[in-house]
Amino acid sequence: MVHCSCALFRKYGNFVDNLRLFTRGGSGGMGYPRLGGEGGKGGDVWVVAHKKMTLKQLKDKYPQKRFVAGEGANSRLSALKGSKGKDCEIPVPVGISVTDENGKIIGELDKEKDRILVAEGGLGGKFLTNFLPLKGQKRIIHLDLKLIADVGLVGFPNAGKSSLLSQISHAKPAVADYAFTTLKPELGKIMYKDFKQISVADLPGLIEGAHMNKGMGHKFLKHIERTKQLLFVVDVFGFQLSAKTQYRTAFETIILLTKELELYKEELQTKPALLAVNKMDLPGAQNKFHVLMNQLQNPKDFLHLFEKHMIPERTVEFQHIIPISAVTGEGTDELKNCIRKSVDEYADQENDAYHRKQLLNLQISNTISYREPLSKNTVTSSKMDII
Ligand SMILES: Nc1nc2c(ncn2[C@@H]2O[C@H](COP(=O)(O)OP(=O)(O)OP(=O)(O)O)[C@@H](O)[C@H]2O)c(=O)[nH]1
Ligand SMILES: [Mg+2]
Repeated sequence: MVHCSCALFRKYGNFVDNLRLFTRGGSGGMGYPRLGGEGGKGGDVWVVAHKKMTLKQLKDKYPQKRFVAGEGANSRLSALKGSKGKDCEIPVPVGISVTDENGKIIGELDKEKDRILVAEGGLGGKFLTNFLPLKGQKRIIHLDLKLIADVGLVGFPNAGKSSLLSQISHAKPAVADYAFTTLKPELGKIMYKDFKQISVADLPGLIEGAHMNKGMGHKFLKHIERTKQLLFVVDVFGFQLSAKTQYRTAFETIILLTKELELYKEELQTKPALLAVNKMDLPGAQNKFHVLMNQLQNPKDFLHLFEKHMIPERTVEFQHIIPISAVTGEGTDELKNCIRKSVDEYADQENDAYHRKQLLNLQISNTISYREPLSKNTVTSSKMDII
C-alpha cells in the first residue's frame, strides 16, 4: 500500500501550485546636472494573469525565477528627459494570490488580464536627488494557486469524492480503494439541460490534524478557500485510515471535518454546505443512514461523546442532505438538482447584497450632494464607491 502512494506522491511533483520568485524594478537613469535633465524612471515588474498559463510553464521557462525590469535611460543632450525603462511582466495563471516574504497579501488575480505591480522601478536622477538615480524596489514574492470552483468536495480519504466527480461530470479522476488516491485537485463541470455549468473541485482527502498540515493538509485546505460552496462527502460506514488509527463513524467524520475547517480558517464555515452520504448501495447502508440522520438532527445530544478538542464551536447546517451511491448513480440526479438550487440561491443573495450596497452608496452620495459646503474629496470618494 505504501509504495503505491509513494509513486503518486512523485506524480504530484509535476503539479506546481506555488512558486517563490525574485523581482526587482529597474534602476532610474542618470540625470544631467549641467542642463537640469531628468533620468528616466526604471521599469516596473508586474504579475499578469493569462488563461492558458500554468505555474509549471512559468517555472520551466524561467528556471532562475528572477524577474528584473529595464533601467531608465540617462538624460542626454538629445533627450533631456530620459525615457522610462522597460516593464517586466510575469505571466501567471488565473487564480493566483501574490504574497510577500512575510505572508502579507499583495493582491489576487482572479480573471484574465488582471495585473498587480510587485516591484516598482527607481526614480531617475533629478535636481532633488543631486541627479543621481534611485535603485528599483527589490521584492521576493510568493505565487499561490487556488482553485476557483463553485463547489469544493470535502471529505476524508476514500469517501468516494473522485467517484462522485466522475459520476456527475466528464472529469475522469483516479479512483482506488486506498487513502490519498487524489493528490492534486481536479476540476469537473456539471452540465445542466439549460446549458448552465457548475464547476466542482475534487480535492484530496482530509484527515484529522489537516489544519496542522498533517497529510499535506494546508496544501489542500487552501483550495477550499476559494470555492463558493462546500459539498461534504462521507462514507455512510465511516472511515479508518489504518489498523493503527481509530475508526470514525460517518457522524464523527462530519464533526471532525468541521473542526478541521474551523481550525484552519473560521470563515470557511460560513460557506453554504451540502452533505452527500455515499455508498448507499452497500448492504446495511440504510440502517447506518438512519442512525446518522438522527445524530445530525440533534448533534448536541451526541457531542459529549467526543473529546473536547474535537468539538467544533459551531456545527454545520447543511442546506440539503442527500443519500447517494457514486458507483450506481443512485441519488446523484437529486444531488445535482440540490447543488444547482444552492448555487443559484447563493448567486441571488450575492446579487441582492450587491444591489443593496449600490443603493446605499447612491443614497450616501445623494445625501452628500445635498449638503453644503461640499468637500471635493468626499464627493469623489463616494462616486468611486459606486463605480
Ligand atoms: N460500493 C461503493 N463503493 C464506492 C462508492 N463510491 C466510491 N466507492 C469506492 O470507494 C473507494 C474510494 O473511492 P474514491 O472515489 O477514490 O474516494 P476519494 O474520496 O476520492 O478518496 P481519496 O482521493 O483518497 O481522498 C473506491 O474503491 C471506490 O470504488 C459507492 O457509492 N459505493
Ligand atoms: Mg479521490
